[in-house]
Amino acid sequence: MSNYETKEHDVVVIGAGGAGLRAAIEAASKGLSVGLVCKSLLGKAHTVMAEGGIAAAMATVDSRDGWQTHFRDTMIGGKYLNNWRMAQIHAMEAPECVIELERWGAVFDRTDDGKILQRAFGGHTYKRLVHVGDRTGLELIRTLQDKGVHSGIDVYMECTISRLLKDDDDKIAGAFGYFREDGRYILFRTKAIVLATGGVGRSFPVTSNSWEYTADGSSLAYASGADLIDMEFVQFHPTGMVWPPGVRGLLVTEAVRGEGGRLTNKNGERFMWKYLPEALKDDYAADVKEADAWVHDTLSGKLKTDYRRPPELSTRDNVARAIYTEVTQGRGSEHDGVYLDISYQPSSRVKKKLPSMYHQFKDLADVDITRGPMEVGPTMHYMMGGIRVDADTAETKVKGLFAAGECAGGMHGANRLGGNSLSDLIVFGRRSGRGAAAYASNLTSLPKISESEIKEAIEELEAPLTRTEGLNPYQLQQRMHEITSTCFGIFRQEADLKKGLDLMEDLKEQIKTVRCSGGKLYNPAWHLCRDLKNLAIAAEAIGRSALSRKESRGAHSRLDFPDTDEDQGHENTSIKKDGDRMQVSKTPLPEMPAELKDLLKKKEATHA
Ligand code: FUM
Repeated sequence: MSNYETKEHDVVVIGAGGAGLRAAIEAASKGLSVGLVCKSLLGKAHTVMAEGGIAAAMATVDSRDGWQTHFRDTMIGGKYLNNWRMAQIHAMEAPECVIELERWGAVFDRTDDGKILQRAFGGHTYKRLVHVGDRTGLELIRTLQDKGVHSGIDVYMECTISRLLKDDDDKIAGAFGYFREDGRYILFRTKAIVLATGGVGRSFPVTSNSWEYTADGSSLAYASGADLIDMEFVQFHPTGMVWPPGVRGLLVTEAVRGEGGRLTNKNGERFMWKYLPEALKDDYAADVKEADAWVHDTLSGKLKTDYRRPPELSTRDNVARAIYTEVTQGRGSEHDGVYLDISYQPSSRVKKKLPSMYHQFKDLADVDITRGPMEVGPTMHYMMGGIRVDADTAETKVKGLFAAGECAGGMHGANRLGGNSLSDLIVFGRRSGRGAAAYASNLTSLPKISESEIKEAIEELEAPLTRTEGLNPYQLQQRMHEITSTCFGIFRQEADLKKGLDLMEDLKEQIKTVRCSGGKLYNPAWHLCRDLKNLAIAAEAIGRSALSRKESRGAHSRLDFPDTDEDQGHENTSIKKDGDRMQVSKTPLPEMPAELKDLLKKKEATHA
């Protein structure tokens, strides 16, 4: 008798955040049998960390908005490296996906006349973020979870997938994994897999990501032969908590700035004005008087505004660099952050608009944000790079393998705008579910899986428990964190990147012999042994991609190449597995149709 159980589904979705849930709902709606695998409990996902809103050009607050402006903002934010077709689909379909959520029970904040309320966020021309206070991701997950459990989906909770399996024709045939509580094994036989595993946050020491985000999707796809793209683009959200140490990195939503929060250094200087990119200066208020007028307009509930945005609403890459620079040049706050203040606003408004932030700071840091400033600093929040997918169907290069949400690349280019993650995952979650369902419906039977591959998967998982020599996984994780934070961080340069990659080579060898004590029952060290392999793939891909991009663009800042190079703006960095080696190459961006180019030109003209 085999020592694993077997489940069969037409489509298996790995990851149960917003993208995974939305994909599973879509595939189930086509009458297929769908299995949804979550590493954690259903409903616990990084999706909830997108607190401030869903970006969708609904034009409920500002009638000037439309998909074209959203597309343009997204491309400008992504420094034109985005897959144009993904950005177009995203901008066009986000509003209908929001309405769909509302039909399924999502409750959004409203304007006085009952329309969906939208708020300002960095890099968005108009007030565009559909929200529920600062708990938007939670509402999105709650709604999809509710819809999902009524869609006949089979949910496998606290289950980690360690390997994807293919048949002799090299197409997806299944996935192998284990239940975290007791290590019992499970084989999924399936026709199609959607990866929706989120990001790679845990490869960095300071991150808004919780323990689940260990690069599973990108690493599983890479190991199966799919390409990764743009892995140099790591988003450091400008505002994470910095104090006390136990909560360092926890997200402080951009909604604080969207509602008028001001950033200052220890000298009380509103430093963001110094850091606005020359070409985009016209988008922002020129001085305190104009910025205050914008805030006054927001506070008074007068929802349309012709005022330009305050400088704090610059894009995340820029604000993160600015804060980092202030701190490293000695103008930071007590605990190596800067100050973010919204306490000048009426306390009742702060508590209404930002209830989670109020409680988060009160409970975790003993700070009352209605009475004084928060201390904040950059935290690794999001991976723009990821698995290369077809824009329309979300299929990867591997037959039967689909990907959506943060683990997929292309949509956000060199930098993601806040709020575009929630819209990304509902738009492309839906598309990937549709794509996987169409593919699975064309197969008449489940592809075959070889027993020897399963045996190999089990041996690999159990090896750390049986070794008598080797390093502890926590030591190895700490080494990786030292490498990523010192060599692959916000600012990069050749010497550091090369050093980091050399150290990664040693680390990869050490990971091959990682060992832990105890058994499979409730053993987090054992889980980490497996996670390290995936994290190392992500860290190496980040380092190699960053070394290959010899320019600064979006979230990728090279001290030795501080300028943006027009020529490198026409190519994605691609990573693929070549035996034991990671191969890096450059692939040209798909050609953008003339009508979309025209949309971008209009914006450029305003900045000429
Ligand atoms: O700041 C935030 O609320 C995060 C939003 C996002 O990552 O999209």
